[in-house]
Amino acid sequence: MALDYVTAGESHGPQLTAILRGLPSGLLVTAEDINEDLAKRQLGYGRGARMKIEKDTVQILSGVRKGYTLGSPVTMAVINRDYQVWIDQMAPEPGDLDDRKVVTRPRPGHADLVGALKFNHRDARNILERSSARETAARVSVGAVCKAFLREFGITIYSHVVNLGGIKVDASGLAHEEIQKRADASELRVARPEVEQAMRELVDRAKTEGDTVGGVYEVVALGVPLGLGNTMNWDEKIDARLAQGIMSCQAIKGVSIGMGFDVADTPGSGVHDPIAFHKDSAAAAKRNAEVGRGASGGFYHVSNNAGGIEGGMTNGEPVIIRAAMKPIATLMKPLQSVDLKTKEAFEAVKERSDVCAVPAAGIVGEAIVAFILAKAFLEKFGGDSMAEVRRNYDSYVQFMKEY
Ligand code: EPS
Repeated sequence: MALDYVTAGESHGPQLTAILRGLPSGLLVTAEDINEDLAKRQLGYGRGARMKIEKDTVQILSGVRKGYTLGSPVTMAVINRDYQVWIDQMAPEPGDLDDRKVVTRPRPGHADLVGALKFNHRDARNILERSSARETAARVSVGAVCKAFLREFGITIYSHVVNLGGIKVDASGLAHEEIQKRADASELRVARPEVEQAMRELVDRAKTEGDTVGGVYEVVALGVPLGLGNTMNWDEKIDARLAQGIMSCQAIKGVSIGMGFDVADTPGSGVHDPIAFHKDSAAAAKRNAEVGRGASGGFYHVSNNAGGIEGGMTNGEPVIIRAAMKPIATLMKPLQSVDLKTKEAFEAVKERSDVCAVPAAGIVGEAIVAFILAKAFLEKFGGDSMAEVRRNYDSYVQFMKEY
């Protein structure tokens, strides 16, 4: 069974649910691990009031017994505390909608208008409840389990913000560990504290003006072995799959790998990463650990403009992905819209929302990357138990050493 997941749940419904299937048995999964990422997803400067209401924690409802996966589907639930306030509107029992609360003024940039017509709803709430970024709490739960799986094989993932509303952060020259440490210590998840004040001011100004702020986050996966993904078929290429995963996240408008769009401005000699080989395997192991390189049989690249991916396959270097998030579509100073019922021009609806959620989006990006890499890892080394996956992986690492 290929690793796969589905999420369900409305933003103001009783809970968000994720079912992750295809995990081998024998993987240690704890609620604490998942809760740590759920808590990180709630942080960031510029979040809305909802984050004060919720304290997202997971309930593991199937697939795990006494801490370890059984090989059966893993069900995870995150309760929406806010449901208690919305129960009249959101309860599943038959009943009439409250006309005063029906959403008829679609927000430009949100799914409201298209969804209402496509699904034949007169109340755009039937769309926005699911298109809301609240759904990402379920994805972060899935990602946390995938991270636990990847950690068993020395793969770790972190994210940091590299651009907030045009204020850029240059983290070059910093070691991965340092970037991660600084991002975790920063409300804006940036590796250069000196930009924080300007970013806060930007978010404050946007808030005062009823506006919102987007940005760019970077996700880095360390310790990824050479050979995940497949160059032979378009839909198995790992860069394509990562891009799809990231692009499926709410408000993401662009994805790039490694040097990304800068490749267009640079000659080939400045883009492609020269190949080298470590003859001393002990020194290689030490160096690889330092730079976050995964198993690659002693071969390595002297730079990493490719972001760890060549020919749709991981090449052993850190996998580096960036995602551009648009400013959230809910504006407190709304744009022009048209009422679904009267067809008159009106201002779009004002829903409670965030001014900026780029740091949180980075945590969601980590989850997506974790899932896509775990899936590709299991395609290559898959087994029914962790012991079997471990045997398959170890024999591949040994094969590369002897190559
Ligand atoms: C979010 C929950 C939502 C929003 C936000 C993210 O809660 P509510 O709509 O009740 O305030 O704060 O969602 C959006 C930005 C959006 O466009 O839907 C969350 O849990 O991350």
